[in-house]
Parts: sequence; structure tokens; C-alpha cells
Amino acid sequence: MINLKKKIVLLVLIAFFTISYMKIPTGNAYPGDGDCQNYHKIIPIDVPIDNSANIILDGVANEGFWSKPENQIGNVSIPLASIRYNDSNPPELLFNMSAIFIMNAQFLYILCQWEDNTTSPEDYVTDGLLFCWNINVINFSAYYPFGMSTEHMGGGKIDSWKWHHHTSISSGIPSLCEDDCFQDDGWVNPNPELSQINAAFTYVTNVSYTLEISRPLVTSEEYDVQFNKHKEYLFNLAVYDNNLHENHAMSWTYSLDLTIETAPPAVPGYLTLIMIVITMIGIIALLKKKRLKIIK
Ligand SMILES: [Ca+2]
Ligand SMILES: [Ca+2]
Ligand SMILES: [Ca+2]
Repeated sequence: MINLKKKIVLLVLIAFFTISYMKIPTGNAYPGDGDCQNYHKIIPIDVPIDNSANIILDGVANEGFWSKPENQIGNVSIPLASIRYNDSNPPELLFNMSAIFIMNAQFLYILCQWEDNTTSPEDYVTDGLLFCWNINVINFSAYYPFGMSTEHMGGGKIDSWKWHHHTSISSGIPSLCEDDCFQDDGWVNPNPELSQINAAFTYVTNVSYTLEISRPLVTSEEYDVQFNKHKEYLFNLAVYDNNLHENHAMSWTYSLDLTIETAPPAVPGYLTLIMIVITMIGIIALLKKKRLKIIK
């Protein structure tokens, strides 16, 4: 017969592991390693989920969630280089952008900060930032030798978000970004999309931009990337300096890594209570049995 002590230890262990197991996150993460022209590793960015994050869209990064230590896994320095198609020289590194990506239950928030030494208002209205998000391109890359089209990548759609320092938009005031899409044969045109990408900026003249972006994780547009799957979301971005067209700085391909499962909901309090009560009843029953045996 298993002695009483062993039974008690066994019961407690069963209860403990049952409760513990239900709280263990079952996540995994893996480094992305895509083709990116076969010589550059795709860099994954883990995105913290902070359901207390609530943005004040004003181009000022003073909300607490931007600087929380546990959210810094979403913080990344993105090198941007000059693009040199039809040029055998390697791209020249121009500057690093500081970016941080954070999600709550409904929105993806992005904070971008980069140097720009423009002083003239005529010039800074042609400063801008463009995100290209893979929707379903087969060989997504940062290589756009034929303009904005995807045929050379095997076809598919790319979601495009463009912000620029427009004269009608004031510093600190939220406005909608241009929300587009391009595919095998170029831009979707006419574009039926209603933008849900909000952004607000501040610019310290001759120094740097700070741009806050907010987008719902999910939209109803087929021309938008949807952040509702546990997968890697490939993107690249471009920064325009005094020129909204060909001359811009470009990043390599990155991926927002949403492959980490969120922790399952914690065991409800009443279930924990039931487990404790069952364990206690078991212990009491065993003690009674033992006592009866002693009396006998
Ligand atoms: Ca803000
Ligand atoms: Ca779009
Ligand atoms: Ca500029």
C-alpha cells in the first residue's frame, strides 16, 4: 500500500502541475531567414502586446508604454541606405532610423524617429516615410527595379502606407496616411481604399522627425495587410528627404514576428478554488482512513 505521506504529496503535485500547466505559455519563436536577394538575412522583430497601451496621437512619444522596459523587445534600429539600381557599387548607408512596434488588442502602434537636417519649408514638404507590407507576395523583397510592382517577386499584393510632411497637416495633429496597394502590374488604380492609418508628427527643424502611427490590426480591405495571424509579417520601408520620388533611402526587409502565441487566459479564480477544495477533500479523506486504521 502507498503510504499516506506519498498519497498527500502525489495529490498536491497533481493539483500544482494541473494549475501550472494551464498557465504556461505555449509560444515559440524562430529567426526569419528569407531570400532578400539571397544575401541578406530578414530581421525579425518581436512585437510586445500591451493591452494597457493607448496612444495620444500627437507625434510626441511621452506615453508610458513607449518607454516601458518590457516593451523594448519591439524596439529596433533600422539602417537605411541609398538605392542604386543598375549600379555595381554597394548601397551607401545613410542613417539609422529608430523604430518601435507595439500592439494592443485592436491596434498596431509604430513610433519612428529619424534625422533630417532640412531647414527650408519648401523642402520639408517633400519629406516622407513609406511602409511596404507583404500581403501575399511569393518572394517578397526590398528590390523594386521596375517601380512599384510585384511581377518580378512572383506576383501578389503589397500594402503601401505613405506619410508625408504635407503643407495642410500641422505638427502634432493626427491625419490619415495614404493607403494604397500595388500588385503584379503596378498600383491598384483606381484605388477604392479608405485609409485607416492615422499618423501625427513633430519635426525639430534641422534635427529630426518623430512620427507616431496607429492602424487597426484588421481592416475590411483586401488591399491591406491583416495582423490577425500567428505568422511573420514582412515589410520594408523608405524615407524621403526633400524628394518624394526616386531619390530615397531604403531599408532591407524586416519581419514583424507574431509567431509567439499569446499566453492562454489565466485559470479563472473559481477553477483554482475547485482544485484546492478537491485536494483538501482528498487529504481529509486519506487522514480519516488512516485514523480508522489506527483505531482498529
Ligand atoms: Ca503621443
Ligand atoms: Ca492598403
Ligand atoms: Ca528633409
